[in-house]
Amino acid sequence: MKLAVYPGSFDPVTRGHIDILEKTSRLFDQIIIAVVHNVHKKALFTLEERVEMIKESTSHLPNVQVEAFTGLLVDYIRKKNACAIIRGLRTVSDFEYEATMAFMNKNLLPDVDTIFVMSRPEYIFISSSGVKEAALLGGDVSTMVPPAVEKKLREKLK
Ligand code: COD
Repeated sequence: MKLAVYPGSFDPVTRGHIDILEKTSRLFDQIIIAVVHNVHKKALFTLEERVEMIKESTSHLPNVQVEAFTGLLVDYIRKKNACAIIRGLRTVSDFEYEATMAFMNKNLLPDVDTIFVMSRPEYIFISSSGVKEAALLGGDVSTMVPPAVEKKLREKLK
């Protein structure tokens, strides 16, 4: 069985992330979307809240599972016996960060490769941090995030 892991902070999950999942769920037998605490980013939502929003937003994808984990990504990949790491790419600036991370993970776990999937052009500008800032200042983010996330953002930022 071909199992891939799509790791990220997903604080919160956006339509850009869901698009990557929809594409890759057709390529792999199973995908685990792994919600991780990124030590470089201050989170708005708890890991549990993020997992819940992703579950609601991916209920149309039967081969996608959602889990939270802490620790080193390659240890989690090894434990799950996954064959690939999925990451999304928007612009060239994403590539620099993503390539460094992919080489680091490859060095730590040589058997596993990172698969990059391009964002749809209409989602290239969407980022979790942009969504949070726009929502915080009263902007309409309904075209950028799934309905479950829009609702939760409204509650959180009230
Ligand atoms: N369209 C398409 N793809 C998108 C979009 C969009 N609009 N927005 C974001 N993406 C992609 C990103 O490029 C990324 O591939 C993925 O979606 C998730 O993005 P984020 O921002 O939620 O996730 P990150 O970058 O914060 O995740 C970093 C990790 C948490 C995976 C990393 O820090 C990690 O692996 N941490 C665990 C500890 C570890 O092993 N560290 C060593 C790693 S080298």
